[in-house]
Amino acid sequence: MAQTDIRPRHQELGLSDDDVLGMYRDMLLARAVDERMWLMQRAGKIAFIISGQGHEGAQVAMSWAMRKGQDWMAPYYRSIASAMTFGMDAEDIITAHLAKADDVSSGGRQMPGHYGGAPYNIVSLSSPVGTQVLHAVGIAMGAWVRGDDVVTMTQFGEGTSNQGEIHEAMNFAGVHKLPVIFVCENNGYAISVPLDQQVAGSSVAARAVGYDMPGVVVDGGDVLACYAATKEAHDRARRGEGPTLIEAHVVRLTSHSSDDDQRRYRDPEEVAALKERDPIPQFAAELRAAGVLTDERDETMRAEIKSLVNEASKRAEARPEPTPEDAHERVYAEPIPGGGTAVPLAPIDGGH
Ligand SMILES: Cc1ncc(C[n+]2csc(CCOP(=O)(O)OP(=O)(O)O)c2C)c(N)n1
Ligand SMILES: [Mg+2]
Repeated sequence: MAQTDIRPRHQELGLSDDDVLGMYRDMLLARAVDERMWLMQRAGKIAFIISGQGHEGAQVAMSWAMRKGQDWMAPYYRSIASAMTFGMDAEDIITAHLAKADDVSSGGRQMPGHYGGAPYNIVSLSSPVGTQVLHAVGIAMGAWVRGDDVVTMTQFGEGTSNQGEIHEAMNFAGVHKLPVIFVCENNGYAISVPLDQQVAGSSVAARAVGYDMPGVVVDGGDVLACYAATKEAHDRARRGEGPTLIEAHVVRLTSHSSDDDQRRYRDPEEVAALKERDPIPQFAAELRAAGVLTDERDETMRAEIKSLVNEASKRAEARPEPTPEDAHERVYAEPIPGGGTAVPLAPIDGGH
């Protein structure tokens, strides 16, 4: 039989076998941590969980195209897999959800799902949806002013794409050709509101033309397509050609959060069909077909991850709780006299 010179897709993209196995492992790990935290929430250990299940393929692939320790990320509450690909480990994530005193994200001050940490170049996120997109543009502007070789990525949902901040941020980035990658993870719902009720015309990427940047649509279940789109956006940003908007079509496999029940607004058939678009089995099948992943390797990886998550959650649970005295730390520049009574602001003369 004639020898074929068709190389697997990942090699065409410059990714090694180790790279794609590493991506697959990051996806499995993020899923395992996410699932563990649902259990901990249901057991009353974690107050609230907002899941990234179904988004892992897009998130790992896109973050893989960024340079760890050099580039920056302004995430949103579903960014667990991205945050982990950027360097946060299972224990960091679980510790944050348990609001422990030494949580790297915020010392237990933020809500669960609010990832961040200076050591990882991940900006602490704000709860009002969309504000992180302005932060990303600010970071990109700062890097450009300083002449630093830094690209910033930010992520948000399609419902959030309708917030005023998104227009301001994208317009500013388009005018100044800033090195930023806008990632819209379109999972078809904003809590219970379906896409056709939130996005006029149903395309977020189509809006890019108004901001003088490319608008790229990718299947969030196609890990390598997500990587390729982000790599291209990253190269473009580094060449000084400005921002890119990527819209990744993903699935939200869980309810919006642990306070929601999607059975109240999604048909059972729709929910059952989501599993076919789960990025994990899709990527596993592709890696098997490329001869990179074997059943044995898959099983070993999954077993390692299971024990890693068991250990990480045990260690996270054993960490110290914050004390009431800690509450003012990192909030005010100086300790408050008397240990906690806030000093009222002086009245403003001639106020209106
Ligand atoms: C400014 C603001 N309005 C409303 C909310 C409440 N809220 C939290 S998540 C969410 C839905 C966002 O949907 P989408 O952007 O599609 O992201 P998804 O949750 O689907 O990933 C809303 C309305 C908020 N946090 N901030
Ligand atoms: Mg959504």
